[in-house]
Order: sequence, then C-alpha cells, then structure tokens
Amino acid sequence: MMNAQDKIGYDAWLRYASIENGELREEYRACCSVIVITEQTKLLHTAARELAEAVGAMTGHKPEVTSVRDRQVPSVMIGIKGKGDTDGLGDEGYTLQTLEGGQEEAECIAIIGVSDRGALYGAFHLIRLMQMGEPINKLQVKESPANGLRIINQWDNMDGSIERGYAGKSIFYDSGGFVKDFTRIRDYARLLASTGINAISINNVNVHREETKLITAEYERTLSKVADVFGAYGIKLFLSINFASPIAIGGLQTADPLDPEVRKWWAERAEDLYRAIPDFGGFLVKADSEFRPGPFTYGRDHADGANLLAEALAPHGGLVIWRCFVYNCLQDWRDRSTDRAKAAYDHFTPLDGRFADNVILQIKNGPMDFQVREPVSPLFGGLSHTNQVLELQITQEYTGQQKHVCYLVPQWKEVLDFDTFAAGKGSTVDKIASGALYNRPYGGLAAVSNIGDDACWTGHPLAQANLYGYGRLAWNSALSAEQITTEWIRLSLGRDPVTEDVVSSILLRSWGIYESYTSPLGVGWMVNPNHHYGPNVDGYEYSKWGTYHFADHQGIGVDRTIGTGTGYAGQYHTQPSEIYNSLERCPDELLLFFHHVPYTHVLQSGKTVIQHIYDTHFDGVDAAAGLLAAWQTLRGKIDNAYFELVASRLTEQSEHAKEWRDVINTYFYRKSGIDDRQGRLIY
Ligand code: GCV
Repeated sequence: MMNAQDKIGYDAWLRYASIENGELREEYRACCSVIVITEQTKLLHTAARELAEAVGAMTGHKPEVTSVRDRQVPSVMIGIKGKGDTDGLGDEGYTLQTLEGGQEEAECIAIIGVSDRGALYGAFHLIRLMQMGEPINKLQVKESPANGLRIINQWDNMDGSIERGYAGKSIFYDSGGFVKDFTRIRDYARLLASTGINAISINNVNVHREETKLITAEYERTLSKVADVFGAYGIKLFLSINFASPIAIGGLQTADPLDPEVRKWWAERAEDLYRAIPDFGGFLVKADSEFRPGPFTYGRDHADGANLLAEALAPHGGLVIWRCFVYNCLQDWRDRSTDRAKAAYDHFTPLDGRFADNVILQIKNGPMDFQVREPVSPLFGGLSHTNQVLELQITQEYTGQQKHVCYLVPQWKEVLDFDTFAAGKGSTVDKIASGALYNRPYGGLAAVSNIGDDACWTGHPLAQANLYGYGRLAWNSALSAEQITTEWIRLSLGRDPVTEDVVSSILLRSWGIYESYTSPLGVGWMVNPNHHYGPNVDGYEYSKWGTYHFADHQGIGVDRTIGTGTGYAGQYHTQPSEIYNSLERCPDELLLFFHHVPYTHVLQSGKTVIQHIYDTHFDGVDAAAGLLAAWQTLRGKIDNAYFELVASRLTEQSEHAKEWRDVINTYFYRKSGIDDRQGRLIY
C-alpha cells in the first residue's frame, strides 16, 4: 500500500487536478453530465469509466454512465461506427465532435471510433483537452495513428530484475514469478493506452531459463489474466522467446528452423497459446546476438529463423517481431573489415523480400546501440520488401540512466525526419517505419520501457516525459517536440505559464547538455563497462582488443569512409553517403563517427577538435548547473515532494557532469599534449 508521500508523480500525465477556473469547470461539467455508451463492449466500458473518473476528479461531479440517451440532457456519447462512416481513418481512428443541440435536443459530444479501441483513444483525447483547459464546445477532431504497431518492450526478468532498468524492480515479476497483485500493471496499461500504445512485450529479449517456459502450459492461466488487463485497454500481449526453446523445453535435439519436428513443435506452442489468449500478439526475438541462440547454429539465416515462427503464428493472425541488433560482440576492433556499425545492414539487406508477410524487422535507430549521438541506421534505406519498425530506447542506458535529465523526444524527431533517399527525396525513416513508403502491411515504432516499481514509475520524474513522448510520437510522428513537451507539462504539472517555460526549457535543452559533457562528436560510449554509467574513456566492455575510438597522441575517430576506412559510409544512398564520406561536409556532431582526424582538425564551427572537447565539457558542466538553478526557481509552484525529488536528481547530475568533464578533458589533454586555449585548469 502506498502512502501519500510514496505517490509522488504516480498518476503521471493522468493526474486529474481539480479545475480552478469556475467557468471552465462548469462548462466541462455541463457538457459531460452523462456518458452514454452505444454498445456493450469491454473497451467502450473502459472508455466510459476513464472519462467518468477524469471528469469527476476535474469538475467535482462524476457523470453517470448509461446506455440509454436522454436527448434532453447534454451528454458525451461513446460509440462505434462502421468503417464507411469514418472513411480513411483505419481501424483505430476516431472522430470527436460537438453536436449542437436544437429545440428538442441538448448538445452532445460524440466520440465515434472506427473500432472500440478507436473510441477509447477518442475518450483519452477528450480527457487530454480538458486537462489542458481547451474548449470542448466546438470539437471537430478526426484522428488516426500514423503507425499501426506502437509497441513497448519490457526488458523485465522473472526474478524481478530489469535489464537496463533504472526505476526499481519489475512491476510484472517478483522473486516468486508473476506478482500477485495486478494493480500496477493495470495502472501502467492506462498510462500506455492514454498515449495510444497498442502492444507490449512483457519479458526481456534476453530470455533466460525461467522465461523460456512462459510459452508453456505452466504460465497459460497467468498470462491470460495479464492479457486481459492489457486487453481492457486495447493493448496486445507479446512474449520474447528463446530461439532454442525446442531443445530447452521441448525435448528435441535441435532447433533447426527447417527441421519438420521443430516446425511442428512451434505450431503446437502457438495453438496452445492462442487457445489460452485468443488475442495474443506474437513473438519478439533476439537471435544470434550477444550469445543468444539463433538460426546461424544450423547454417540457416535470419529469414529461415523468422519464417519458422511466422508459419506457426500465421493461422492465428500472430506477428513475429525479429530484431536486427545482430553483431559479433567479440569482434576485434583493430580489424577494420568487421566494423560493428555495418553488421545489421550486412546481415539483413541480402534477405530483403524473403521474410513472410507476418514478420516485422525491428531496427535500432542507430547502427550501434542507443548512444547519445549516432547516425541513423542505414538499414532503413536498405529494405523495400520487408516490414520494419523503428526501435528506440526510452530507458536511458547510455543517456544518464534516469539520474540525469535527458529528454529524448528531440533526438527521436531527428531520427524520424532523417531522409534516407531510398526511393528519392522524402524517403524519411518516418515513412519507412510506418510502412507508408513501400505500402507495407505492417510497420510502426517500438521502444524499450523506462518504468519500474519506483513510486513515480521512472526514477526521475522528468523521465516520464520520455515515455509520454514516445507514445505520442508513435501515434502522430508529425507532432513537434515542443508540442509534446507542452502537453506533458500541462498534464503532469499543471498550467502555470512560468512552470511551463522553465520545465520546457529544461527538457528541450537537456539532450544537448548531456551530449556536451559526455562522449564528443559522435564517437560514442566512453562509459564504465557493463553497467554503462559514468565516464571511462577506454572502458566499453566489448573493446578489449583495443580502443574502439582509436585515440592516440595524434588524433581520434573511426575512419568509416569508403576509400580508406571500413566502408560503412557506403551503406547509405548517394546523398547521405557523400555527406558522411566527406571530411569537409560531414556534420560536426558525427565527425568522429565517420572520420579519424588529428586533434588540430578544424571543425565547421571553426574550432579545433581538441578545443571543442575542452569547451563543450566546461560549458556542459555550467549548463547542467543551470538546469538545477532553473528548477530551483519553481520552489513553491510544484508539489514539494516532487520538487525535492527532481532537485536532488539535478544536484547529482550537476556533480556527475564535473566528473565527466574532468575524466574526458584530462584524458585528451594527456593524449594530445595540447593546452586549452582559454587556459582553464584541466585535472
Ligand atoms: C537486452 C545492449 C544492452 C543490452 C541489451 C542489448 C539489446 O547491448 O547493453 O543490455 O540486451 O543492447 O538491445 O539486445
């Protein structure tokens, strides 16, 4: 049981503060005095319940929910129309309209979904408008999601731990397997559905012994209960599976994807799962990567592996989400022919067109691993006959681990807007991931969650903005970072304009600030091995063969050019390829990702590389202190416990930034022997 103190930030963006403006409160109360649902479906009931709770909390009057409309009483009607009525909106769209009353009839707000899931999203839209203090008496909204699949990946283990989790333990599992009380799971489902998330995988992609058994009869009953909790919010359940399951739990001698016994085994597992969970989403798979089993063991490729599972799931409408994070983690970095950045493209582009229709490839945003700065994965431009989803990381593994504020929506926007030129100008990642560019049946966004059983879900309350922002972008990738930020602040912290200014400036500057005091110019890592927190220039665990950044006394950076380097720059289409390949044209922020240069190389900014390193690290520390100072001005405007929690995180960040500055600056001062032009003390 949580006490009031523990509840800091628990309601996140579904915090329904009582509306102070009397007129507005009355307007909302009057418009929403009754909620009418036109059909009896689980999701319409959820929609009505959510709206009633929200209106009740905000206006002090909880509307009655009924199925019979009294035309003389103003009401909100929630219903489903046939597709013909809501043309072009797809399965999950909705309209939100204020229908003016007449002599005989009172005004009505109609939330009409193409499906009941659409209606649920419409209800959350109306709630959001009220939270933001918007008028609702002239509504003419038509919405449908940009992406079909909007999935969250939990990296939770069944012992209750979370891989790369920075907000406590799992809300799904404790040391005894599944938790007994599903309250938090339900509350999580609400948060996710309110942003438009429609799928979730609930176990780590690194599937260990116990999680391998999740697809057996032992867990069917519990899984079906979990699926019901999510199902009530329109969210489909997926499981991460172990490719070697036929051996690990099936008693077979092989997991060869072309073996008839193996195929039969997976088909039977799928049958059983769908019997228990008719709405089951499918499997998420990490194979042949970081010691996970996969088809390579049998001399097969990833298409063989994915199609095996696709065949088993297809009769039930299930999907296989196959990850492209496939690389040899034991590679020798001195050997330039095995550039890790090239691995995903090299493995998957030759297979384009060979994947079954119900397979989706899940591709990390960058070719490496969720660094603060990487180029966009060239694989997005390399597949035209394959379903793809973009994988993002909400959990801040390399971006401050929710101790530092690092708002990632601006980074994700850059990724989505990146033009691959795959089918000419305008072939953005956004259009490729959604499936629009090549008219693919499936597409969307996936992201690794940042929540745990921490009171505010995310450890750092401001990290909630990343989870919210992910959901909103997955729904509508055209939203700007600024719009999403404003929404999140108003919903989570209220509508005080000063608070809004301060918090949006903190959030929107935070990615750049984090980048400035950590690894420079796109070179990546520089973190302590294994846990990946804090500075350690040579520390990355998979670089034991030598530094991955190739820094010596003369220069730094990885030559990935076509002529003299690993050739990675050649994996892009001509326009981006020429830019990255050119020392003169390569954007400063990615210079060391693509080029090895002397410390005295002059950047487009006019600074030398070494001076850039010194300056950004000194400035970054000042800027981090500035974040704390800005937050301090909000004392008294924000709930005190929330205020203090954020203040303590920002204090820690500000101190930790100094450590980053000192470690990085000292390293490069010693390596290069070049003084800081501003004569600052480097130690
Ligand atoms: C789940 C990185 C992380 C791993 C993670 C892996 C992946 O290597 O450090 O913890 O494993 O990415 O995305 O599969």
